[in-house]
Amino acid sequence: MNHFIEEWFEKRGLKAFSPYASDRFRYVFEPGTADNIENKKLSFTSNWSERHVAYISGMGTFGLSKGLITKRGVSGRYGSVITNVDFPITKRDYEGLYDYCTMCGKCIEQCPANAISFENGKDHHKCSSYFDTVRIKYAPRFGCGKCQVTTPCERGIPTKAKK
Ligand code: B12
Ligand code: SF4
Ligand code: SF4
Repeated sequence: MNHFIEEWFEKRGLKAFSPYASDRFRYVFEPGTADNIENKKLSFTSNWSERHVAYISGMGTFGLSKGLITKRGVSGRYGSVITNVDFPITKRDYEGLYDYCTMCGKCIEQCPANAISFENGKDHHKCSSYFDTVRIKYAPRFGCGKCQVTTPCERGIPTKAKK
């Protein structure tokens, strides 16, 4: 999808580049497991966060589960393309990092790995370790996302009443 959008702009004589879909993208899960990252202490991070870009661009805010909640909800994926097009400036509808999250705790209840808590947010190690068990069962596919479905934030910005 990112490459499709890059090409769409390029065909119109505009510049476009998607860092996540490029060979310059780097990510690491457990510390020391990525050959192409020099700092072996880094864990569960990358050099291009789609969620940060979406937050900065006004699409939505983070939730307790650390998913980004937009007007279409938390159960979505993001991609970003940098371009030299002059878009009109739009105002962000929020000020705080967690403005769209009601802190209802439904994602805590639904997480099979006990990776989410009010005290510590989301534990990437616990989440990823659970993925490893799923990976064995459903190889080569893996994933979970129970923190993003049947929650009040699944398909929209939750309201207190939906708790
Ligand atoms: C590594 C990774 C993982 C790791 C976890 C590491 C992590 N940091 O999240 C593992 C393998 C466990 C994982 C799991 C999942 N992931 Co993942 N993952 C990524 C990946 C490739 C990189 C994340 C990254 O850059 N982290 C670096 C940190 C710095 O950025 P961040 O995590 O985006 O932001 C956090 C911190 O900055 C923190 N924070 C702390 N202090 C502060 C202060 C400020 C000012 C700010 C702004 C933020 C902040 O809050 C943020 C939320 O954790 C991204 C794709 C991408 N390139 O962005 C997808 C991505 C985050 N994953 C995604 C998804 C869908 C999932 C899963 C649901 C997959 C599944 N179906 O099972 C699960 C559950 C994730 C969950 N509960 O958040 C989506 C998220 C969509 C959404 N609605 O938010 C992404 C964006 C992929 C995509 N293209 O859409 N993932
Ligand atoms: S389920 Fe509730 S606490 Fe968890 S991210 Fe969604 S709104 Fe926030
Ligand atoms: S993806 Fe699954 S294991 Fe990871 S935080 Fe969400 S519910 Fe928990």
